[in-house]
Amino acid sequence: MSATSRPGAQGTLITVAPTGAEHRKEDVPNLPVTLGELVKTAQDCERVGASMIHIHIRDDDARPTLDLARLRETVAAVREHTRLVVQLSTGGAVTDSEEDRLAVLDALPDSASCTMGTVNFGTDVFLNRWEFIVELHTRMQDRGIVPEYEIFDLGQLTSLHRLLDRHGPPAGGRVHVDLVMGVPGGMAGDLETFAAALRLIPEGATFSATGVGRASIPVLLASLSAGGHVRVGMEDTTTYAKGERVKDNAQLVARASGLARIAQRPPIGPEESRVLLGVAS
Ligand code: KMH
Ligand code: ZN
Repeated sequence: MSATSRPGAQGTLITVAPTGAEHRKEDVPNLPVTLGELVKTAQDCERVGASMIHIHIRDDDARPTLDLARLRETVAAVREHTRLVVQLSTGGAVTDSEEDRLAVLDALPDSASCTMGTVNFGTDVFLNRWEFIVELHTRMQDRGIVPEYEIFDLGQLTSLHRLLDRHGPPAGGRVHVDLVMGVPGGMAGDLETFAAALRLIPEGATFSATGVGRASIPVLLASLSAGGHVRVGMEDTTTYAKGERVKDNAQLVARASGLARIAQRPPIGPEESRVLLGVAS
């Protein structure tokens, strides 16, 4: 199947990843970290074309947390105030335990990330053992949570084939991949690597891509032209242009929406995204 004939290639699913676990509020004062800031961000981003939100939450001191009560409250609040597909991160921060990362699924989001392998992450290690990946995948099958398989390096796509062969299709029956490119320690955010990744994405799967930092624009354009979807947000980039800080997440979503329209692949809404991902309405 050619990339442009992949399901959903007509319109673009834009995911916003507004917060992440890495940036410190002291360094990035406009990072949304409270529930109020997150809900407002979600509404602003939905208005300009986002249809899914990838969520990491923070505690009262703006530090990353996987506190289950907070996660549940967050899922409920974003559902109440937007139509966005709600995706929780099971990646958390590099310091989070496997147990806490698995427990994220108890908050019953529409979707959750599932990283397909271990990767160096700057000076840290983002650990994703095979048994842990299988546990995430099967718990999501049991609970009807649709995974987004996050790919930080090419070999992780090989692992995805193995996972699907051995443990069956995900909840919802559709396979959706997100290429996270340009992490120091992961795959590069360039066209050659993007092309290599495309060849390894499972037949019939949909994919999105995000470039970290300066890989942001090249990866966004590559994905649009390859029939893919896009993820943008302050989790991945806090610089809008050389010497210019990102104003807010909606600024990044608005730019992605504009480029998607130019590419004749306008943003799709949350309902269409649910169908594309296999998320129940
Ligand atoms: N914060 C990174 C260690 C995910 O959300 O699933 C992992 C991450 C991936 O952001
Ligand atoms: Zn994340």
